[in-house]
Order: sequence, then C-alpha cells, then structure tokens
Amino acid sequence: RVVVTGSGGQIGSELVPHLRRLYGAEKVLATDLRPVSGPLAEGGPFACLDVRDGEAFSALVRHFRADTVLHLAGLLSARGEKDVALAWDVNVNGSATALEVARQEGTAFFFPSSIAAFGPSTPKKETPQETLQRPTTIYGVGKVALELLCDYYHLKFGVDTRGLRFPGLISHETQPGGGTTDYAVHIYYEAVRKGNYTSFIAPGTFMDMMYMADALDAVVGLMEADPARLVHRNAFNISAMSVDPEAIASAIGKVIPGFTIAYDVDPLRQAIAESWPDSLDCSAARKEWDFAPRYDLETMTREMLDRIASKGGRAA
Ligand code: VAH
Repeated sequence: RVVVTGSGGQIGSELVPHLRRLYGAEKVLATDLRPVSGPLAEGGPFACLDVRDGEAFSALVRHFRADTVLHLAGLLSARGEKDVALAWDVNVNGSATALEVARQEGTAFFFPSSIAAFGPSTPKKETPQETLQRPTTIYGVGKVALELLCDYYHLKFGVDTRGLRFPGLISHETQPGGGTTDYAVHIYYEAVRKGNYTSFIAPGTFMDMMYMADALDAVVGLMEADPARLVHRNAFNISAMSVDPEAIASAIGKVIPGFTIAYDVDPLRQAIAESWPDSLDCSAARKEWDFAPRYDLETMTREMLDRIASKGGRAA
C-alpha cells in the first residue's frame, strides 16, 4: 500500500495511475498540497497534504496502512533559484519530514534525486555513480542533502530508502513547472501547435533525458528490486539519452518536415544546464536492479508527437 506525495506534478500525475493499474486503485493514496481533479481524484483515494506537516503526514500513512512512501513533492531547479527559502523549506525540510514519517511508521521510502545533484566540478561525460557532488543550485544542494540523509537513515535506522537521479523527463500528460529541462517538453507541444520552437537552452548543451514511461518503470523496478542486490541506494544514475536542442529538433524534423528551431537563451537556465553533466554512467542501476530504458530519441519523439496531436496539442 503506497502513499504518493506531489501527485499533481509532472511525475506524480502519471505515476499514480500507473501504480493503480499495477497494484489496484485502492492501494495507492494520492496526496498533494492542493486538491486535484480528474483521474487522480476519481481513480482512487486522494488527500490534501502539506509534506512539512509531520503530524498530518504520519496520521495519513498510519490510517492508510501504507508500507511505502513515494515522496515527489518539491520545487524544480529554475523555480528554486527564484525562491531559495521556499525551495529549502519544501525540498529539504519537507523531504526530511517525509523521511522521518517513513522511519516512525516503518515504511519504505523513495526519493527523487536528479542530475542536478552534480555540479560544475563533477566529471561531465559518463558521470560516475560515485563522484564529486558540488551542485550550484539550491535544488541540487537539496538533492545532495537528501541523498545523504536517506543513506544515513538506512545505515542508522534500517529504513529501506531508495532513490533515482532522474534526468530531464519528457512527457505528454502534465507539463513540468520551473525546470531547466522543460524546453525538451515544450518543443514537442510547439512542434505540433506551430511547427517551430524557440529554445531557451543553447545548441550544443547536452543533458540526460528520458521518456516518462521509462521513468515510471524505473521507480517500480527499483522499489521492487531484491534489497540483497543493492550496493547503492541513494541515488542511482539513470538516463536513456544525452541530447541537445539540435538533436531533438532533428528527430522532430523527421516526423514533421519543415519544423524549425530558433534560440533565445535564458541566462539563468543556461547557466544551470551548463553546471550539470552531459551524460551519466548508469552501470550501477543496470547491474543492481536491471535498469533498461525502452525508448530512444526516435521512438520517444514519434510517441510524443502522436499523443500531443491526438490531444489537439493541449497540455493537460
Ligand atoms: C529540472 N526537470 O529541470 C528537473 C530535473 C534533471 C532536471 O531535475 O529542474
């Protein structure tokens, strides 16, 4: 029985229905700071929750008899730079509260780390699973803090903590809000709507990306993995591709001939992108729990454009 925080976000809005299909709707309690509508609310149990409220959080987990907390609530990288105090309060205090609830209520705990947990002094190509982590965003600082705290809670209290360093996630259900990799989602919507896109990230800026379907499989694959195989826990490097705006534009052009890309670089998000790795080494995830993404740039592009076109180009 699973409690998911941040259920209305880019990952949560697809992970909750995915888990309900896998485990049964009544086994997955979706929570978010604000009420949600549609499938999330109608498809199974929902409750409002501010993850910083430990009392309310513990009560929800206890009454739902949860055995797992999947904690997704948080602010993304660019938004965090605009409100550092809020980013720290939600991403660190909120996540530390969630982890303490997991310890008190005896549940397993999933934490979403990110390629943002690395910084400019980290090796950029084939970034190792274990390496220097000196991120230069408040979002990244929070991710490293929680990676360390989750490993500590496992070591000290035996909490079954597990995490993934997500790359940029590309999806067609719910738009990400305030992320640096959001360009890689917007470009698909604009390609369907207008046949062109103006990117806020410069050509030649490579970042790890992955289709949302592979991210959902990775969460389930990790949480269901045999703990005896896990050498690492918080958090595994995972990625499906290392791309820049030009590569995505070229893949789109093969499906929508005449698609054009232009550039109007946003200095804030460009600087964040340049502080992150170009490509991750995902060998630990492959070895310890058989991580194997199914989508590459071409298959993801075809499916993204099909799904967005079938929605009439509207975001969720
Ligand atoms: C962001 N999409 O851009 C998130 C993610 C890897 C990037 O953490 O902030």
